[in-house]
Amino acid sequence: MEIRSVSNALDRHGDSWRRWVLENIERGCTTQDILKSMLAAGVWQEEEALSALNEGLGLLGRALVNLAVLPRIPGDRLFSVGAQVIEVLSRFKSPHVAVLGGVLSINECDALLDLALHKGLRLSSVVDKESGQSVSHHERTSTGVFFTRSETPLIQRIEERLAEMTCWPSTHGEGLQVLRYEIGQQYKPHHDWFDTAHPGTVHHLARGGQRVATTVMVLRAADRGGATTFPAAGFEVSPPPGGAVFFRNLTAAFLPDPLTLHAGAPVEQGEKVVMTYWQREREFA
Ligand SMILES: O=C(O)CCC(=O)C(=O)O
Repeated sequence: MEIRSVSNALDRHGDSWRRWVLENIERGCTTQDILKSMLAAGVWQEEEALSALNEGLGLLGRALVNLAVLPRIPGDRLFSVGAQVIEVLSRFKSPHVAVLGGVLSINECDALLDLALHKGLRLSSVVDKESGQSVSHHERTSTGVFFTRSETPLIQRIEERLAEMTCWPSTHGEGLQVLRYEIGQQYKPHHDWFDTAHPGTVHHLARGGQRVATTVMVLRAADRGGATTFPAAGFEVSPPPGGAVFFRNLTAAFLPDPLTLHAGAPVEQGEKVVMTYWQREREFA
């Protein structure tokens, strides 16, 4: 069926793309798969691909979608999630990073830290490349604790806020993890994505797929040191308490992004407490 009407985004990259989008909607491909292919082609910007897809869906009388192709932070400098006003303090394009203020209130930071201390902090672990098991390692000297999803009403509220903030369902999030670094403690450079070359990642990928994004929220900032550094990209960030650094672990072509190599630099004075939120490609059950 040939459908013609005045449209903007759908015609942005020529007739063949227009036909391709409409044909794939008609064939019943998922909107997520269509968007992925458009972005992987390297021609489309994310916002225009989403608009083009919605124009196509509208022309074919299908329901419009408001999805992100990967987790993302809305475009405005200030945006609200419920009563929480979040400020985008800075953004980097590659790797895809946003530094945020006001993700958590100071009362929430205190309550989360109390919950974590009450549950008990243990030496942090890393994923062993061969076995996929969690093991302690000299590269990660912090202590920490995992919450289960929706463990308390506060945790559930924060997970829902993070889901809305990143346009990604809360069902795709791992349990929140609180990490505490005392003087000299650190997390050496690492990636959060699972490396498919390592046998130990198979069972991680089977449960929810790749880790597509990370948000590290600051509950307590160190007096000196303790930045979250991105050594391959050459910058570091130190969001204020209640703030966060969000980054996508995959490139726009859906490949693990080597520039997301990141670290928790050693704390030199005071202590740092963060809470990490990892988001998966699919539902994490
Ligand atoms: O502590 C930090 O700044 C970074 C934490 C981190 O790298 C992680 O949780 O994956």
